[in-house]
Amino acid sequence: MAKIVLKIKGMSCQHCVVSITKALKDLKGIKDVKVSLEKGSAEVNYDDKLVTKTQMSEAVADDGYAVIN
Ligand SMILES: [Cu+2]
Repeated sequence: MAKIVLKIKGMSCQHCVVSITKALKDLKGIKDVKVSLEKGSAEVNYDDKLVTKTQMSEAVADDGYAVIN
């Protein structure tokens, strides 16, 4: 199990938080997601054998936001 904090640009309200949480949780291998609107970040616990940071970034981008780290 691995943990990463993604910095996310473009979140403005609670809807964004829910949307990004869902986009990440829909990926295979994601165990837990905690998105913070105030910090502009998402803390993700995941299985690094099943999913990569690149896939997470793509899922966030597909949802209309950007991972900036
Ligand atoms: Cu929003």
